Amino acid sequence: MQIEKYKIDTHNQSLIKEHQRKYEFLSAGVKDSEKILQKLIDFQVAIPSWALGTGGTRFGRFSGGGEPRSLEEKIEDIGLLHALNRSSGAVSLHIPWDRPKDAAAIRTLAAQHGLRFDAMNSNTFQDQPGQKHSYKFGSLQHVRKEVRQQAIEHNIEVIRHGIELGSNALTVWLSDGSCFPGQLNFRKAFQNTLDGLQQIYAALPSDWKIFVEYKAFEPNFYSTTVGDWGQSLLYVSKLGPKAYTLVDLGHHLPNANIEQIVALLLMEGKLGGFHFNDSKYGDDDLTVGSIKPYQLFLIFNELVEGMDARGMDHTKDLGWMIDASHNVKDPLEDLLQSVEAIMLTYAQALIVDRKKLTEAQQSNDTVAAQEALQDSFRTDVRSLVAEARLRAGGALDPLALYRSEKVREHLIKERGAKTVATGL
Ligand SMILES: [Mn+2]
Repeated sequence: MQIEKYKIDTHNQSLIKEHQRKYEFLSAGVKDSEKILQKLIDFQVAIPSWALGTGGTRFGRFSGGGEPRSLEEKIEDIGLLHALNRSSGAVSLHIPWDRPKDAAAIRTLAAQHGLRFDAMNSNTFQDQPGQKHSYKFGSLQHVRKEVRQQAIEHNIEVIRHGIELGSNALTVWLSDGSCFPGQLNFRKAFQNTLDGLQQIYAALPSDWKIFVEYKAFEPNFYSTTVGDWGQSLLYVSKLGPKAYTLVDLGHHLPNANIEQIVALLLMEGKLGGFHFNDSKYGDDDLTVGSIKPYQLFLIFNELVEGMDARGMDHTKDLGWMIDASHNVKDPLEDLLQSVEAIMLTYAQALIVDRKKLTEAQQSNDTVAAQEALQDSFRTDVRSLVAEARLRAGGALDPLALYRSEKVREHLIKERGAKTVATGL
């Protein structure tokens, strides 16, 4: 399904007066609003192909109907999101869930929707039908060489698919670890994993990056072989200049200071990418900004400050992706909410008065420092983000238009009520 441009225009026309009133009020108080608007227009967040269906838990999955049945339909869904918000112009694919049969055709289809291919994701956390060796006791860390070899070859296959699609990064998340004390020799598991990553690294094209994602626990509950940012940084430092750490917001122990982690990884030039989601307890994979919006703001504040300090391009130098999934909302509505939360928070970080903040820090004025941050966080920037969307050709209120166009009903009619997208 597609939403024609005239429908977006008609929708915008009905909201424009109210929007202009709010935007004029806000922009009068924002310094460099035109520059900020351009940054918001340029900023794109990749949509993972597995978030287009209803997410499941280990207890069950409640499909909402009309889920994409193929990679082509997944791309159509992302194209629809991008048409509405103009900020979802990239796709992150997962192999084997989305193995393209005809890469050239998939690439053309994506281009028709204005989408490019962001980081590719490999999967050695599940056994696939017909797979020779099991990953029950890990993949790259495995005590047996043939299992490690199979995992290495899978990652190289993912790189090959990525090359055909025009991607330029591979994200490796390993579920490797152990469930009980004594199960694993930590040092040997690390060495095996490093050796495997080195072989994958050697297969990267010259303009590619590899992101090593860490996660504190689950599915292993005693140790994880890439368990935190320190371990990831160890691997990527040993691998070389094309290797970076990837931060997934849900992959930390409770109350970890993620903004500090981000600041230091950026300082070392080793932050590569980001997976957005939100959580209350663990890796809950909830909608971005739904639980801890202030933490997200503090993280974005460090990202903007750190990228600017290193002269980095906000749009290209880090990989931005949503990695969320849950079992109660319409997945497309959820993704619209997540992208909106990211854009709002990015905008709030862009309007931080850096001069004021630095002066407060340099004079140990804790109160003024807090005020400088919270002044931005408490600014309602919704009309600023809406103005960027309007100028980029999107809808002033993407969610409202999605609902008034009855997109889900159309998708159910087209695809059926019982379709289930590939994924977890
Ligand atoms: Mn992730």
